[in-house]
Amino acid sequence: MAKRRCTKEGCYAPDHLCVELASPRHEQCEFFVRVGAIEASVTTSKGSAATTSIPWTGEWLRPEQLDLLAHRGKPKIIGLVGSSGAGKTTYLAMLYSLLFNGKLIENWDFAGSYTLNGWELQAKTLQVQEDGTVRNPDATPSDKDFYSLYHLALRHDGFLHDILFADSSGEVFSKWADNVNDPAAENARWIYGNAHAFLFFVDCEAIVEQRGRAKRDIIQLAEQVKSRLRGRPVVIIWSKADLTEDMRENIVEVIKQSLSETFPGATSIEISNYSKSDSDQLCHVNNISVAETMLNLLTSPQPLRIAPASIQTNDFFFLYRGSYGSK
Ligand SMILES: Nc1nc2c(ncn2[C@@H]2O[C@H](COP(=O)(O)OP(=O)(O)OP(=O)(O)O)[C@@H](O)[C@H]2O)c(=O)[nH]1
Ligand SMILES: [Mg+2]
Repeated sequence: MAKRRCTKEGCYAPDHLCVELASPRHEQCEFFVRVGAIEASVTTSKGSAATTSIPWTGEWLRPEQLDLLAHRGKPKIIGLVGSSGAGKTTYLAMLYSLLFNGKLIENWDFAGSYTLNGWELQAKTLQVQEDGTVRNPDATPSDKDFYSLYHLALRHDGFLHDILFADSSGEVFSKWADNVNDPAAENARWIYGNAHAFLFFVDCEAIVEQRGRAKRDIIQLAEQVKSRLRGRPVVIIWSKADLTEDMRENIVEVIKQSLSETFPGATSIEISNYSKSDSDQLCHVNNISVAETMLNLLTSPQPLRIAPASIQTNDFFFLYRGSYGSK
């Protein structure tokens, strides 16, 4: 049988995204060619000895590759949650572009990354092409076992922190919001179960275009995120905020009210990737602000919520609670 693979060095399509196009559509890439029966027979004759030993590609990490970071402590995972097209991947591309162009996250210094290729690939999609257009990232693949964890090592207060941004397809998260046990939402379940905090995306464009439907989807997804949140921090991102003026006020009010009840005290930040000037608040300031707010939340001590156990005894020694017990 004819086998297909990519001839470009460093590209592992179809197992990973196509490096050339920064896209899952490797079929459209000139380097992805049909390799005939000759290669197939060579592979067969070599037998099982030809398995690769490369531990990672530098694009993005999968859960089973997190051992790479285990020697220096437990990494913190930030889950990006939002509907399809909400701007999750573009946020990551913009964050990296801003950091690469010298913007700083206050008190957090860049100290390396295991996924530089992945960051670069996404940032490349935001660069203006020769014809003046911007390509934007492709939709993140919706296969249930597609994972893309983007790594940043950051130095803060003298310590090295490994941070992973867990990106995934909004389509999968919508399936998960409908039914958390949906067999096609395996990666959404993994992110929800393992993330230490969440960036919750509210897509302004969807609110403009879909109105009531977008409102229902956002509220349903938020309810699902809340269901087993266990005190993990959430930052609400109003993405594509260049379109806020086109949103219906009454719908926005209902969404805001609902989110403030679902995630009490959560910070909301408006962002846009379409800058109007050189130091655009929504683009250049707020995209960094999202990362800064989240990182500070991740490292600030969480309040302990210990409920005193009820003790079934008449022994005064065990029943004594001091001033604490009388409150
Ligand atoms: N108006 C506006 N559109 C934006 C902005 N950022 C991204 N977009 C558009 O939104 C589209 C989708 O963005 P993505 O980042 O791919 O969305 P996503 O949430 O990763 O989508 P999935 O991978 O399908 O879950 C992009 O292709 C852009 O066309 C923005 O700031 N303003
Ligand atoms: Mg995406």
